[in-house]
Amino acid sequence: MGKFIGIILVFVLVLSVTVVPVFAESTESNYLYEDKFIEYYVGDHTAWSYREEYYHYEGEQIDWILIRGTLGEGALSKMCYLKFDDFVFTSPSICGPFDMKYAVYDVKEDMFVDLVDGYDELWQYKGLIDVLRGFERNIFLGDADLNRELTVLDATSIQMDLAGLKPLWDRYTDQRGVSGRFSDFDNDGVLSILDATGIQLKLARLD
Ligand SMILES: [Ca+2]
Ligand SMILES: [Ca+2]
Repeated sequence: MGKFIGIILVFVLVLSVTVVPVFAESTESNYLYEDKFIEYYVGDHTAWSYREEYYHYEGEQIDWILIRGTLGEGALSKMCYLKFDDFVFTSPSICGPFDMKYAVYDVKEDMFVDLVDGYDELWQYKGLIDVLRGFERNIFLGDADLNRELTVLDATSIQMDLAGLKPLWDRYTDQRGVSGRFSDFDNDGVLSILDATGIQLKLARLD
């Protein structure tokens, strides 16, 4: 019996020794277009990262992918902004190749479109703005206290600022040089009582 168990143990040991390295040696990428990123951007860089975040399909075919790619090691990063109609896309930048880490890979054209440099072309990628809007780090216009939630406190903060009681620290300049205030709920370029009432109306509708 002991000999039998011994044989089984040896068999299990041999199996584990022979099976494990197969996984360890597998270096195949889980991503569809990582080789393109390497070809176009990585070059001599020793440190880089690449991730495919969202696949958009046109029929059966993928027509664009939102990707996140970085180059360089230990690069300083700072929070960067990119303004859209009702939200500000917020992401740390790092030393390239993209301004805010993210880009669209256009499958048909075989090219990466930087969100900042290619800003005017982003609307041709159906659904992309909605995907970007869904990022948790974003700041929605009207979020005067920058807590990533639209509440009645945002309306109150705006009223306090307008009354000169408590100034808001909500100004930003985005990566394209567009300046604004996060509290500008109606996106008309100025902070006014309409921003506060707009927030209150929206909250009332949601109730
Ligand atoms: Ca808020
Ligand atoms: Ca306004």
